[in-house]
This record gives sequence, structure tokens and C-alpha cells, in this order.
Amino acid sequence: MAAVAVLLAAPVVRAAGKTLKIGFAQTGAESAWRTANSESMKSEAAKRGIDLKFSDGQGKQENQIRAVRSFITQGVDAIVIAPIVETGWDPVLREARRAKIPVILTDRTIQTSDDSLYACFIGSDFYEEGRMAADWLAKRAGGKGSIVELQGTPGSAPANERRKAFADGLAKYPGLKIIDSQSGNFERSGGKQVMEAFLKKHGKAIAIVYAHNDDMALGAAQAIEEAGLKPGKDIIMVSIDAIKEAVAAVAAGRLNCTVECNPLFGPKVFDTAKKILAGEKVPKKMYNKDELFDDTNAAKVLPTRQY
Ligand code: GZL
Repeated sequence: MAAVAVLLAAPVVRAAGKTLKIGFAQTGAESAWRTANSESMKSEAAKRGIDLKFSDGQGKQENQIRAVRSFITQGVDAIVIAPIVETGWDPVLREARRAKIPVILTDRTIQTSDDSLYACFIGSDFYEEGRMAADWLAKRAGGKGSIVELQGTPGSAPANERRKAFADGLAKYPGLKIIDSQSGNFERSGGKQVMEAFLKKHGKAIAIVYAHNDDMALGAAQAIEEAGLKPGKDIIMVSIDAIKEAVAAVAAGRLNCTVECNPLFGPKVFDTAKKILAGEKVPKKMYNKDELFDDTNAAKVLPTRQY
């Protein structure tokens, strides 16, 4: 058994000078966050002369798995995956390991029976983001109000963790109650449609919107305005990502709080890939630092926002 373990564990060290070929299985193009993340990966690869094989999963795990299999057939040096959902990855990760191609998970984590199937994770701490959102709301909403929640993609790590963290964070505030929760799939149109349904069902009982990302919050804000109400004033708006449009909306008082989830980690991904291919050890999980923007700081930081 030991012999097999040594064989499988042997790191692939790439010949110096050869153009690095990296396959990237992206989730899709569902949000402004995703666009910025794809741009960060593509522009950084171009800057470094890396041959990036980019695959848009169009929101489907089977497309991502197909792309990973194609990368293996092409014999890429490393594979990067932004796994759209948490489960179902072990078989294709085992195929990558058999081909001795290291896999870096970015953006979203997975549930796996064998952590050694991937080299490392680079992304944000979604539970911390949900906690920060709940903490902000508990301080600013006077401890009471009916909340409607716009969830991200079902089964995705950000949706699962942001939902759990927010509920955990509000557990000690019985006056702050989630009265409805539905997925808008991280899309602006989804946020608008779900909010229209919530307004029809709950009307003026809605005091707070908690959206798992800014695109859905901005879609919900549009629905609220079309219903003759003022988002940010009649209804408190809390979301996550801190895309430039949302930070501007917070500065204008149309949203009230957005928790950052930085997508610009292309440089970190390729630095890490280089280390792994050189046989260096890297940390298993690398979390990006995220801040919170509300009426106290949004206008000030807006000119510096990069995505
Ligand atoms: C978070 C990322 C989420 C963003 C959404 O790292 O997976 O997916 O919060 C995006 O905007 O669609």
C-alpha cells in the first residue's frame, strides 16, 4: 500500500521554461461578482503568459465535470475549479489524481470524503460573511423586524453557509424573524422575481431584506421601488459581495449594508499553482480578507473599489 501511496503523492514538478497550461472550470456568468472573478483569472493568466483553458459551466455541475475531464485529456499542468455546488466531486477529482494533475479549489468549497483529492482552497469565509451581516443588522435594526431572505444557488457553499451563519447570528434576537426564504440563484432577475412574490404575499410586514449577494439585492430594490416603496428607507437592505454598484447604492441610501467577498484572487491562484508545481507545500485553506460597507464608509471607499 505504501508503494501506491508514494506513487500517488509524488508531486508533479514542471520543467522550467515550459508554458504553464492551466484548466479553469468556472461556474457560469450569473452575477457581477462572477464576471469580476473571471476577469481577474483571465487577465492575470495573460499577464503571466499562462495558457489558461477557460470553461464557462453555464450554471451546471455536469458542464464543469465535463470540462475537468477535458483538461485531464489535454494533459494540463494544473486544474482550477470554482465548484458550483458542494457535493458530487469525488469521482472526477480521483481521475485528476490518477493523472497526477493537482487541483486548486477557488471561490466555493466542497464536501468530500477525502481532503487529499485537492491541493488547497482559495476564497472567502462565507460563514463569517453571514455572521457580519447578522451582527450589523442586530445593531442597526433595533432588535426587531420581519426578514425575507433571498438565497443563492441551492446546494452551493455560499448559500448554505451564509444562510446558516445569518440564522445563528440572529438566534439571540427573537424580535428579528426570518418570515420567508427563497432562492434567486444569485441572479438579479431572480432577486427581482422572488421579491415581487414576497411583496405580494407579505406586503408591508416586510421590514428587512437579507440577500446572499448584491445582484439579488439590487433586483429586489427594483421590485420594491416598482411597488411604490423606498429600498434602504422603508425596507432595510443587507447583502454580500460589495460590487461597486452596490457600494454606490449604499452611499446613496438605496441599500444599507454590503459585506465584501473579494473576487480578485487571480494573482493568488497562479502564485499558488506555481508553488504546487514546484513541489512546495501550501496551506490547505487560504481565506481572502473581507470588509463591511454601510452609510459610515461607503462614500469614502467608492472611488477605490476595483470590481
Ligand atoms: C462567492 C461566490 C458567489 C457570490 C455571488 O464566493 O461564489 O457566487 O457571492 C456569485 O455573487 O454568483
